[in-house]
Amino acid sequence: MIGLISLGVLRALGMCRVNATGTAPALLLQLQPSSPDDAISGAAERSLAWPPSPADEGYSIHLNTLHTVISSRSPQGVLYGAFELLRRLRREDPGALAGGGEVVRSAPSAPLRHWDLWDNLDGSVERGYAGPWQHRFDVAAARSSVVYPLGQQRDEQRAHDLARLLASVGINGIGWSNVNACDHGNQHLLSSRNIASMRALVALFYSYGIHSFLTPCFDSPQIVGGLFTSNPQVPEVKAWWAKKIEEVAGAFGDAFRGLVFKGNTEGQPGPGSHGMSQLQGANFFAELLEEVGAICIWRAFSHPEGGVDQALYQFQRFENWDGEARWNVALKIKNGPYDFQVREPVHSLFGHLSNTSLILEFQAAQEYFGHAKHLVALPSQWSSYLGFDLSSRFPPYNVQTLAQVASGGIGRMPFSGIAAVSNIGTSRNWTGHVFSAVNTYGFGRLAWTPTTPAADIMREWVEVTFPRSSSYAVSVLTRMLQRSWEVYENYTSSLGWGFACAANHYDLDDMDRRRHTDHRASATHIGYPRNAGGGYASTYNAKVAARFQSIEQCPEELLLSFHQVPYTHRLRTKNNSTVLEWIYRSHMSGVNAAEGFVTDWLAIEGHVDLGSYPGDAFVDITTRLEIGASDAAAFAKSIREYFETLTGCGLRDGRLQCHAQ
Ligand code: BDP
Repeated sequence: MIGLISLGVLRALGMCRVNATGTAPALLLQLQPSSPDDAISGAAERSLAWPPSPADEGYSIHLNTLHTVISSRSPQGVLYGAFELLRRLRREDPGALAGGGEVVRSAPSAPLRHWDLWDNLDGSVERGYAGPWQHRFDVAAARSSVVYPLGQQRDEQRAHDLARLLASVGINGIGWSNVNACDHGNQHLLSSRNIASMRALVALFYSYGIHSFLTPCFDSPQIVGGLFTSNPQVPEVKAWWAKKIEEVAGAFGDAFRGLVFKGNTEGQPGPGSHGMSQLQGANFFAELLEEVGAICIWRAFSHPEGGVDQALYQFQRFENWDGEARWNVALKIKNGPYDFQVREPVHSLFGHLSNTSLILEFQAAQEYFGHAKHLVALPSQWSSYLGFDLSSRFPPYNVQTLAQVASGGIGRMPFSGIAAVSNIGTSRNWTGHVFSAVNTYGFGRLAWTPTTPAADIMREWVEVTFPRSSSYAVSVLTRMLQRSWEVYENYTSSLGWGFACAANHYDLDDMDRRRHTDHRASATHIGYPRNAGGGYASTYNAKVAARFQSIEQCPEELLLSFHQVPYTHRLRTKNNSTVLEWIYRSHMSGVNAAEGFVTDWLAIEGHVDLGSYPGDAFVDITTRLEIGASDAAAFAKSIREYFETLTGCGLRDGRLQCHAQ
């Protein structure tokens, strides 16, 4: 079974023959040196290239009468090619076995393709929805990590499968624990005991081409080292970090590639706790990490003190990093400035910083997307962001898409990339909702080739996951996935107002609290005015800023992210509905569509092959779709009642009717 060949095996073989079954010709795996020097020294076979080299990680598959040949300049490239072949065989793609010549040649765009566990050392998972069920699928957070607690009996096969699963879609980096690094036991991550316990795991993932990153607590010098302070300006603290980094690099070897920090937000300590800026903090660690060839990843996500626009705050916090951050710093920025909402503008920092490595952060975990109860296939959302033109400030470049920035951008920054917050847990099917696996798979495929149409990726996932289903079932399923993002948007928060959910990030029951900060709704108006000079819209490059600032040109899906408008404002792309009519209508249509998912799914029973999922998966999926539909109705009802009370107007028989306030 080719899929079980790890890099270690490939490295040992260098070139190997594996008998394939049936009429397929023998499989030849071939490592090509990337340069004559490599050929002489054998360097290409020793450790993985760092910074990652997209060109070397690519592969080609050739067919001739005797062999199927997978070639790459790197061992992980051969592995990626082997997985591509498996995908083609699984889809029964005739091109996979027939004919001759080159079948495929492919290389990733982004240097780093990261999978970020938000797992806690106590065994729980931050925003994890794929663990054992309790009441109506609420995950017993305490038991959903595949990796933690360390030192306890771990399911080794499961860890192995996770590494293979990630490598199969081209992931080449992993963050091992939650960004809230000083809570849930994570503050002890850097103890010598924990480092030693992780060693085998790190080596296993490295054998699948996956580099390791740790997210330590900023206060580790005190918590782990017993020092009296964690102030980086104190020489003992600096010496402690230097020694600890050496210890980690000694234990993990080349697999250790960096540290990740979330500083001074949501209760986490950081450089600001000691009078240092975020930039000074990042450079402090980068200098120490340079000693072992590793990098410092700094997260941009942060909240301001009350009353300040979070979008503008984040931009201003990091806008000066170009030329100031050390070469081995990468700034990790969420796709938008709010927090993984159903629709956000692409973060303006991506268009602004051209000389800093930038890592784009998506979230596969469905924190704001109905957890693992609702059907929401995110490749459509991600692909719309990746294709977004941030425009360039640097002639002769005019266009610069987010995908290009994540692939290194104009400055060809070596540590740029794309990351996703994991949606994986201990549930038998990995992701809780079987359909949520399209987000794991789709992320990897998009991170590899960000220009692939989302619809193609989702169809491919359906075909590899439900292999012998009828073409009718494949079409129905693909269409359900394709529509699901917009459907979810319709029954939660349309027109870009965002945050239509309660503190549990699920129910929609505290719109009133949200109103003052996020959607700024009154009896007559709604929307967050970010369009004025000096507002967040002006932080984009000129062409984009002009678009967002203009009420006529602003994409209507994002209208309320930038403009405050009267409810009577007419929407040109929504059948000329007024804003208030659209809010009511979109919520109704979202509910109808969610109910339609149940009907569509039941209609293909008998036509769909559940592949490697157990037989009860059909019922499980049905139950989740039903919960999705009934909760969609509850969400829509609460939104309707909220706006009816606020505006005094409701939709009756398709027409807006208002009573005097
Ligand atoms: C917020 C999540 C929180 C994360 C935070 C982050 O609710 O759990 O810690 O993002 O990304 O959305 O740091």
